[in-house]
Amino acid sequence: GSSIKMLPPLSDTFPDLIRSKFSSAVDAGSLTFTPSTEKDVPAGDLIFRVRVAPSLAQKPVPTREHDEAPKAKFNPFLNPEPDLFLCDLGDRYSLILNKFSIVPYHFLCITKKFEPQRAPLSEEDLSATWECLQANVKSGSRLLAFYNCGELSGASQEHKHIQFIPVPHDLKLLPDIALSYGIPVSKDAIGQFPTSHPGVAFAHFVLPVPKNPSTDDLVMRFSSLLARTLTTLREQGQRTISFNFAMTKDWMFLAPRGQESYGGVSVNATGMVGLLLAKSEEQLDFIKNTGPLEVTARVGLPRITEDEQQHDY
Ligand code: B4P
Repeated sequence: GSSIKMLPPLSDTFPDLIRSKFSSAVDAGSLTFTPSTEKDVPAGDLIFRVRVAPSLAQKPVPTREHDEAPKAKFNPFLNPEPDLFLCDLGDRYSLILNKFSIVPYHFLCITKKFEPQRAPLSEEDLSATWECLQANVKSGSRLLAFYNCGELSGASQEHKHIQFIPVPHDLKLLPDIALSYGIPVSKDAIGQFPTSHPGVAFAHFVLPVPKNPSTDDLVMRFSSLLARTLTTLREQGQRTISFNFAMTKDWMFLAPRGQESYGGVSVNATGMVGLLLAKSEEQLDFIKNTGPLEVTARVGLPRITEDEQQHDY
């Protein structure tokens, strides 16, 4: 049994709310929607959908710690703008629209009080993520949840936030294809070992999520993927704990990170599952010429062979 109380489900009117709030925030100038084009770049049996958003370069850059005059960095999630606020989720979270969207209805689940983005997802975070994933914000799409954890993960805000974007149903992401190769059976409570796509050079771990999971089901899966991620980081002598988390109703994915960017292309969790972002045509050309599997491999970590891994479990 689960020791933690399940969060109340999101209201049935959430999809209407997010659509109307999105339009009014754009109209009010509170939300910057950046137009983009898409380019599919095949890599083996995978397709990387690269979003090209040249005008993103104009986005205001948050003051970073290494800037010359160190002053308290503005935290946009402590008192979210009313135009971007959607609703509360339980006592601990709020849902808000992303202020700088390149896909409509991109929203974030933020903690009401400050919590560090360097921390892994807690039991309650996973439960909140699951509730958000149930929302049908765009017909023909499923939601992708992602969490960029640690300084090399692509995160730019230090206040805990889990992000959600609609992804077309017909687009198969890397974890979908990885699972199509089959899942090794285990004798533990999960019943399955994490799997990886055999053609991908960077370490990553995928587990399917059962239908109607309990919070324990989510926690066990996250813990299993995190254990392997931390082992990979440790064995490769990484000085920071940086990883990407991505999840749909079907699966959970974790990948350890060793670099924030390669060739000027910043990669976050969306990139690691097959949705790369190019901020210029040059970046798109770089991704095409280098190959998306090479770009992601350079920002991830090499995988450890199965035999080596088994020692730890
Ligand atoms: P982080 O975890 O810190 O980083 P990120 O998503 O990589 O966004 P970053 O800010 O580095 O943006 P980038 O130019 O790479 O997330 C911070 C989140 O908070 C972001 O979503 C940010 O926009 C949002 N935010 C900042 N200030 C805010 C405020 N005042 N109120 C509400 N939200 C605020 O990428 C630009 C955008 O494209 C990002 O939103 C990013 O998530 C998104 N994106 C990246 N790759 C994508 C892809 N393949 N498909 C669709 N969207 C993608």
